Amino acid sequence: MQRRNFKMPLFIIATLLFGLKTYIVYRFMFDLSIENAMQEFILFVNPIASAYLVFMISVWLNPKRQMKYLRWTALIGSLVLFANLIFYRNFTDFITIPVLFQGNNAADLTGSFLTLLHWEDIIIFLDVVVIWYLSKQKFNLSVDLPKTSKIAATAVTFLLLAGNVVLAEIERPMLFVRAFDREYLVKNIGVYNYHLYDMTMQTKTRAQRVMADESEISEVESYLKEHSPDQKGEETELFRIAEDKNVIFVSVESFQNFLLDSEIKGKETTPFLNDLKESQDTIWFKNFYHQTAQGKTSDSEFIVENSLYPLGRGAVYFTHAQNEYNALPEILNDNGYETSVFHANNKTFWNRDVMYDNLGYDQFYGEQSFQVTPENSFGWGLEDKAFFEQSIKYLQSQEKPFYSKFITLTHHFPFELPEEKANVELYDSGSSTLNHYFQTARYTDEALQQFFEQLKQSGIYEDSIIVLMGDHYGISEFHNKAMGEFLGKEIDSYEHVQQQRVPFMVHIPGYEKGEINEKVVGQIDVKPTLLHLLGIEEENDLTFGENMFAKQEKDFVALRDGSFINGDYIYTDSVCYDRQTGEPVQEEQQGEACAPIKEQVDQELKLSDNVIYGDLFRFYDFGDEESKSGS
Ligand code: GP9
Ligand code: MN
Repeated sequence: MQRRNFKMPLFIIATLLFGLKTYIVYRFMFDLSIENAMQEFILFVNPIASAYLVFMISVWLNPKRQMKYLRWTALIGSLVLFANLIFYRNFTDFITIPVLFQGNNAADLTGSFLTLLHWEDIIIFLDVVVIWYLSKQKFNLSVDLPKTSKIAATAVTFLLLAGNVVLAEIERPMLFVRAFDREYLVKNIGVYNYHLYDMTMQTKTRAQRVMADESEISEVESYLKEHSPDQKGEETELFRIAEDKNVIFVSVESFQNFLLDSEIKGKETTPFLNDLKESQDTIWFKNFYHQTAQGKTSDSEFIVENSLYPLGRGAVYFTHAQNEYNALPEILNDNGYETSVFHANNKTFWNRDVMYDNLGYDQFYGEQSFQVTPENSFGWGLEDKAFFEQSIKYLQSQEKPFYSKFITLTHHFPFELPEEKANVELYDSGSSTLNHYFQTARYTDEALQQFFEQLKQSGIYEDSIIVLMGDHYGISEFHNKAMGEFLGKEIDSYEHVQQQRVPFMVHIPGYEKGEINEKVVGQIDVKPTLLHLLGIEEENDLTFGENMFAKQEKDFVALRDGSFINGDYIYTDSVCYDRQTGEPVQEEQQGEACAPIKEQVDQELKLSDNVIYGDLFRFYDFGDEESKSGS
């Protein structure tokens, strides 16, 4: 008897239908990569939890309004999903608010809208039809719950949400802070919650931008004038050495200096790089520091392209991809270079597709430009050897001179390599990460060697300079004990800073005056250095870094956490160390030695942050073409 009278409330029916539909769309209509059972589970649970969250709100409304709310919510939700699907088919990406309002994207979409439609898209609206129909008065599927039940229903929402967030956090630690890929976000929290997150981020960024005013850029300008050694236009022996040559810039994943000249069971880890750094055609900066923070590879790219510091929290590539910049690719474009990036990963990772456009890159060869097969991929994807090999044909098609950035992938945490591809043995310590680190490094070393050979064979080598740079550390502090064993010394704070040195080599075929340069430099100095080598003078540029070849030195390299390194000292964790000995400076000299520079470091980081938060470059005139030689 009771059973016959039972009617499932519409908000529950809607939750099930809409949730299931969303799951089907995620799973079969988007092309999301599902790597393990946990991801699959989250992908299934999340749409149902999200649907419940939205539809449950109806229980607080009166019966008539409940029905209206459910109908319209189902329709609007489906439209949002549909819009994302169409956008995804065109851009392999999800909608972000700023991108939505970018004219060219919208135009791109309207032009190709019909070709982006598939017949099965009808699935997206099937549940809406059912919900709409069932919401009619005659079915009477509204509920009138007592207050306690309403509260209980709402509480379930928070439980579901919290459960989802916890699962997502387990699956991708720091997902929200780092926000490294929209696809990961959507996979873990769903497209609706992702839009909420995107809106919050957008509002925050907007507010900071609105508050900023023009006078702030003058402050940055006068600081830089006052503190940078006057070296603009200084003509060193290397000025213009690479004029009109192609620039091949290789960002080498997770490569730290300690790999160079290291051996595992009597075998060199990096035989190719060991030779390269000593070559007559190479200038190797052995005291070059990475300066990245949470944005990892994308931070290193950002620093190199702009000679600005990354942010302390989040990745600028995500948070401020719409800002005005005076980036390296843009300057090179103005000087007749074709500019491109090669990286065999999702284009959306680190928001690269959006940011590269803004920075002025002409081409981005992402995962889809490469043939990725089970034989040539593992870990993070396409292996470096295949990556370089498949890139040559694209490189040959670039108009000369070109600037091409390559970002390697194989030597990435957790540094896994199929056994048959390993040419050094595993290290033996308590850290499995460190144990594996050498094998993938050796692999990438071989890939680089092969790349150099292919560049020679294809005739590109002679007309190019090749710059190699480690993007950031690969072995974090968690492995200090194992690292200490490997290096035969304790990793204290001083040594930890020293381990942030990464390879930086400028290889100029035919140069013959190669050297090992011991100057203390960092990623922030790359942009002015490259421009110097190419003979491009940017009179009005605002850079926090300096040309590494200049005779007059800037006083320090600042790390994002406020530590710094200069010729004499290393300051970190509130202690001032003697750079040569690694001993803390005598108590009474501490203040004198590090304090004035520390003050400048803090000021500089803050000014760079202001530029980013306030989008201050929009107020500044970089002088355009006239100031650039060669145009
Ligand atoms: C991803 C690759 C690695 O595309 O650049 O990023 P990371 O985790 O090193 O920042
Ligand atoms: Mn990286």
